[in-house]
Amino acid sequence: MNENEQAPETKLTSTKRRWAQAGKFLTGRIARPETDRLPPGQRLVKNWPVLDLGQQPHLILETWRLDVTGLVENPLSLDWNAFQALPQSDSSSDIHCVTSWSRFDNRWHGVLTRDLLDHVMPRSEAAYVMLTSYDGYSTNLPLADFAAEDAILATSWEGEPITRSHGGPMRLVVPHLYFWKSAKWLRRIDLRAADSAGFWERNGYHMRGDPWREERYSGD
Ligand SMILES: Nc1nc2c(c(=O)[nH]1)N[C@H]1C(S)=C(S)[C@@H](COP(=O)(O)O)O[C@H]1N2
Ligand SMILES: [Mo]
Repeated sequence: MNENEQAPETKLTSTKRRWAQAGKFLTGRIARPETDRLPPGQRLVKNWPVLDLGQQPHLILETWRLDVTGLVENPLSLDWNAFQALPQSDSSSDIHCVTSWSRFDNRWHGVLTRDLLDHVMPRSEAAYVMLTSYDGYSTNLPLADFAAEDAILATSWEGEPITRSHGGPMRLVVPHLYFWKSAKWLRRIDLRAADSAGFWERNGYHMRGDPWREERYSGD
């Protein structure tokens, strides 16, 4: 086909085009000056604390799965090999926990949420994501935040596989929101039209959780 000819528009190409256009609005964060790197009310730590509900699942790669469901053109149920076959990327980012510690410069490796979304192709009605984990944890966030350019389904940290206590073999990292949105031991990503509260959000935490706006609790 020469460049003046147009391929006929199929359902697939129109969906891909619409998603690519929607991507223009998913611009991630506004670039911040270095002086604004530590959000208000946070203090820096050098170690990496472990926080969870106290049930750290023992997952084995042979039976591990990740499902992507809801308002998507191509629902997926990936086993470990299929997940590893997705494009792999590196991303460096800071952690901000609502309990007021932050940790700078964490080097992650895994699958960018954008690359996963390119595969499943969200429908136009999809606006929120509900994450569910192997320990029964859940958390919700806007699709635009989930699709931020530095959000990653991480399998390694500082060149080593993510330990079980930090959510291995795979955890989400959404650096521009408080860390409770970054589900460890992630099992399911469900795209929805409406927002509903996950575990901590039902227990008083903020529906969005932007550290620079100190969106810690639902009244903030
Ligand atoms: N599956 C799961 N993910 C979770 C949690 C949890 O209890 N279960 N806790 C959240 C909270 S409150 C925080 S602060 C971070 C802590 O991650 P870390 O233990 O790797 O520091 O994980 C988040 N993701
Ligand atoms: Mo947390």
